[in-house]
Amino acid sequence: MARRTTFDFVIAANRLPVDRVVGPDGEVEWHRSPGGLVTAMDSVMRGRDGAWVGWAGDTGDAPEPFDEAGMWLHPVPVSAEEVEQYYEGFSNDTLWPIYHDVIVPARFRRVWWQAYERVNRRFAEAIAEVAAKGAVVWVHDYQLQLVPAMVRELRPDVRIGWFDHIPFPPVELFAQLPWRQQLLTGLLGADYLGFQRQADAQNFVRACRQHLGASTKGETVTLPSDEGRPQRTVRASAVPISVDFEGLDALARTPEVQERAAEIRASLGSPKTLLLGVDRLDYTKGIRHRLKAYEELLADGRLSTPDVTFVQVATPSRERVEAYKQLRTEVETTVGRINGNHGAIGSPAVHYLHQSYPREEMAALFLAADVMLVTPLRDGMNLVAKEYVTCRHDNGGALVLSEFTGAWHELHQAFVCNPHDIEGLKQTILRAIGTEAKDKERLMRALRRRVADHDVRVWADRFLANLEAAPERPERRRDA
Ligand code: ADQ
Repeated sequence: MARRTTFDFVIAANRLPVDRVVGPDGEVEWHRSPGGLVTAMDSVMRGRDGAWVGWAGDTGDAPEPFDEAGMWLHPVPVSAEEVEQYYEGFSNDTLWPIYHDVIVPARFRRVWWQAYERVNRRFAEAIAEVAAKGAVVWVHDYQLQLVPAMVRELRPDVRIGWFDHIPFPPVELFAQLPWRQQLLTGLLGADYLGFQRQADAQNFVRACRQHLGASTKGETVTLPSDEGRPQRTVRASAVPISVDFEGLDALARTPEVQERAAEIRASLGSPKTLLLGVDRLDYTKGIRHRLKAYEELLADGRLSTPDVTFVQVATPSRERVEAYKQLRTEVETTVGRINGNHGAIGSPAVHYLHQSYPREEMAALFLAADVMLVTPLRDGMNLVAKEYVTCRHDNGGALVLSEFTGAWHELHQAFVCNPHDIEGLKQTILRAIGTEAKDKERLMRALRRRVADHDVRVWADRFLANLEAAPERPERRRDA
C-alpha cells in the first residue's frame, strides 16, 4: 500500500471499526459498525493520524491494510475455527461469564485457550509491525488480555495501555480460571491499565497479589526484576468510559430526529407512557427481569395497555453461543406470552425488535421514551444509559438504572434498582412513571450535566494522560 506503514498511535481491538458491505454491483464498501467500543473510539481517533489493528469480520485471509475514515486499518486474519474457539469460545463462553458474576456457567476448554493465545500473538505481531518507534499502543478489552506482555516482548520501546470495557471480577470468581496466572501476566505487560470502576481496578490488583504473589500498594503492582529485566511498576485505576455528548446532543436536536420521535409515539398509538429498553440481546442486560416486572405490573392491573406500551430493542448478538440461543428463546417466548395475555388488536403490550438501527433512529427512540429501563445484572458501564440522558435536551424522560452497572457510579440522580428484586423493580418503574414532571426535569438536568462534563473525550484524555504518567517509562533498547 502506498502509505507510511508505521504510526505513533496504534489502537488494537478485537474488531476493526468497520463492516464489509458488498453493494448490488459487487463493489466492496466499508461501513462504520455499531456498538459500544466503536461509538466511543470514533471521536478519539478523529483528527489523529493513527492505525487500528483488528479483525475485519470475515474468516480466512484478511484484506490488505487500507485507509478509511481517517485511519489506517490493519486487518488481522482469524480462521473460522478460531472464531469458534478464540471468540465465541474463550472470549464469550469462558471469560464473559466469569467477568459478569457467572450469571451463566463458564465453560473451560483447553483448545479454546490455545486459540486465544494464538490469536493474541497474531494481534501482538501486527501491532509490532505498525507501531513506530516509541509509539503509544492502546489495547482494548477482554479478548486481548495477553497482548500487552506479547507486545512488550516484541517491542520494549513502545508505551502500552489496556482498557477493560467490562467488569473485572472479584478474585474468588477470577480464581476459577485455569489460566488466571497467564492472564494476569499478560495484562502486566502494560504500563497502565484502565478500568470502568475503582472496584474493578482493585479486583485486578488483589488478583495480582493473591495469584502472582506480586507486591501491591494502592493502585500499583510491582514486579520484581527478572532475567536481567529491571523491576517494573504497573498502575491500575478507574477511568469510566462515556459518550460523545456534543455530537449526540446535536443529533437529537435536529428537526428530523424530533419529528421522528413524534412519529414513533403516534405510530404506537400515542400512549400516555412509553417504556423503552435498548440492549444487545445478552443475559447480562437483565432483559428477562425487566419483562417479568412489566408482566406482573400488567397482571396486577397497576399498568394497562393502551395507556402504556413497552418497546424493547434487542440487537442480535453472539448468536451461535448456546447461552445466547437460550436467552433468545426465553425472551421471545415471554414477549409472546405478555402480548397474548395483555395486548389488544392494534396495541400490543410489548413491541419487540430484534434488529440494529442507525444512530438517528436510536436518538429518536430515546427522545420518544418516557422511561428508559436499564436493568443489567452486571455491566461494565452501559452506554445506553448515558446516550438516553444525552438525547434528552428537553429534560424530559426518566432513567431507571441498575446498581450493577458502572454507569450507576456516576448517574446518582437516576431511579436506582436492583433487578434481582422484582418487587422493588416494579415499585421503581411505577415511581419513575409517577414522579412529578418538574422533579424529573431537575433529575434529568443533573444527569445531563454529569455526562456533558465527563464525555468520551474526557475519558480518552484521562486514559492517555494516565498512560503517559504511568510509573515506568518504557525500556529503551538501542536496537529498537
Ligand atoms: P455493550 O455490552 O455492547 O458494551 P453498551 O455500553 O450499552 O453495551 O453499548 C451498546 C451500544 O450499542 C450503544 O452505543 C447502543 O446505542 C448501541 N446499540 C444497542 N442496540 C442497538 C441497536 N439495536 N441498533 C443500533 N445500536 C444499538 C461493552 C460493555 C459495556 C460498556 C461498553 C463500552 O459491556 O459495559 O459500556 O462496552 O465500554
